[in-house]
Amino acid sequence: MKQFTKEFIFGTATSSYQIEGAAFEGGRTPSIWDTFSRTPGKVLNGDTGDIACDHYNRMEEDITILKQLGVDSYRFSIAWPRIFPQQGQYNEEGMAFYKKLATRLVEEGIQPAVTLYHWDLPQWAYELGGWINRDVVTWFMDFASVCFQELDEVVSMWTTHNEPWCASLLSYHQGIHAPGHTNLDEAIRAAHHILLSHGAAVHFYKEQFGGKKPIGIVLNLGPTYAMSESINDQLAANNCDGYLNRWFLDPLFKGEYPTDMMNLYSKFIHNYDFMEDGDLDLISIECDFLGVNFYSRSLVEFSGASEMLYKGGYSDLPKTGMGWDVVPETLHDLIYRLREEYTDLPIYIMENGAAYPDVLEEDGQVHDIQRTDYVEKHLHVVADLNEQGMNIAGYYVWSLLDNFEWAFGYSKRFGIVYVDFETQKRYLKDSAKRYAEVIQQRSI
Ligand code: IFM
Repeated sequence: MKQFTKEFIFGTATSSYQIEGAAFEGGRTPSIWDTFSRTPGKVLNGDTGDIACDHYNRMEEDITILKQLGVDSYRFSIAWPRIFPQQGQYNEEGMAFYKKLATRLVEEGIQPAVTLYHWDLPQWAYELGGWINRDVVTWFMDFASVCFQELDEVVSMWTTHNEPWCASLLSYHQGIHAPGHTNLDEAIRAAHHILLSHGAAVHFYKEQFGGKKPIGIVLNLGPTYAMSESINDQLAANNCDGYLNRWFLDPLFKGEYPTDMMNLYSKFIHNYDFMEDGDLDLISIECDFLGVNFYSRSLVEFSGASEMLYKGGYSDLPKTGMGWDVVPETLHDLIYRLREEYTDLPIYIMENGAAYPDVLEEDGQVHDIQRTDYVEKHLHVVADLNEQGMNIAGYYVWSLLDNFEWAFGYSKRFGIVYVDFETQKRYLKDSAKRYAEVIQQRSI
């Protein structure tokens, strides 16, 4: 039996585009995901977030579920195009939705953990160059400052960005996420401007706004292992680590980009003059915590055919419905590495969970044994890490609800609560019931 302290935060997480729906309500204008999901071939089955879980209209019902689970905190993100439907045009109605949500959570004793950016860039900002245009930092600051102004009183913690790797490399280099570009030069510019906007927002919040609540950033991280001891496979693992992890960790915690990756990228990037003097000082500004989204690890081997000189290797370990290996013990390696090489700040696991093809039984039950096991195993590792003094301050299950899983549409169910997308009825899966029990007992 492992114990969690009474200060430890148990939560669940979601994001605006994935659950809200109401794409045309409350003065919202399209984001890049509205455009992308309408582009043939980009999202499975042509699914869109137009309705999603209709959370915008079912907020009360969803808060009731959170109450039932007994979570300490609920993590959600703010849709930028609800707040600024056009450049410079503030929309109070959009803000009212988040004010009500955060206020209601507080009334129910649930701490709102707010993410400013979880990938729904307004389409107007994209048309002005999006994350490739350095001016995006100013637009982001307009958005961030009004959120601080209007919500700080009720928000418990702020995160600037969720998974900048996805918003830059997956979106501008691999083309799998919106806006679907395939250009490394653009991706590295986008990543730089995302990190810069993070630094600018933290600086503003702390220096000019009083910085009363903890603020940080959330990275998707995973340890990287080579398929063999060969020099080539070791190089592959190093490159994968640079591409996924170090490209974000190094500037944030060391104030520099990794030189080996700059050299590797220079084949595709003409110059780095978009990185201006002072940028890295701002990017590496001290935060209050590090958010980590952990799902799996990377196992790679050398590939001369790939730009980054690596490709995924095969393992016969159990996999989630995303095809990701279930490897909870590797969270241990990741956290030890973060502690040794990067930071002493409190770490929050801001997302962890698994998609599986659930079955809704006639009696309304969903016996998601594999997800329950996945969450339990990861909670065990978190408890172990805390026994070893690793200061993991909280754990958020991804996700509260089945929702729009980006390029996979509604085909992948990550929720601990089942959503029937025809009726919008919610059903607590067994994993939700088990999670509620763990929270209640504060032990596993
Ligand atoms: O659904 C996503 C989420 O938006 C960001 N982190 C990973 C999740 C599962 O793929």
